[in-house]
Amino acid sequence: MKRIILLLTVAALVVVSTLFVVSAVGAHKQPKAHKHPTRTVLIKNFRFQPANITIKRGTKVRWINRDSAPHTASALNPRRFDSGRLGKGQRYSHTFKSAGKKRYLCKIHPHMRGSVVVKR
Ligand SMILES: [Cu+2]
Repeated sequence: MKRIILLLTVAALVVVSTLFVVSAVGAHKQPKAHKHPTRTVLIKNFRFQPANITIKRGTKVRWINRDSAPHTASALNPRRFDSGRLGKGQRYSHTFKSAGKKRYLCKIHPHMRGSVVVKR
């Protein structure tokens, strides 16, 4: 009887430790699931920072307005993307699905310019 209890205890320990290892490995692998991480462009001091970025197709770009003044991130080709007016602290994201160089500006301050180069 003691032997059975011992065997059951060992079996239980094996199961628990296996589950622990599997969950630890799973948790470790999760960040890699994001093949194309989000890229952030800050809008700060009336500039896009960084103004020019290169990304892979399928990457999401997120603009965050860190100024008190409102800004936009608007593609020169208006069909591509347009954040609309972003107030202080507001953000906008767009996922780029086609390759090429996309230039954009702030419609409120048209001297503010940036570009996103999308690679295949
Ligand atoms: Cu602006």
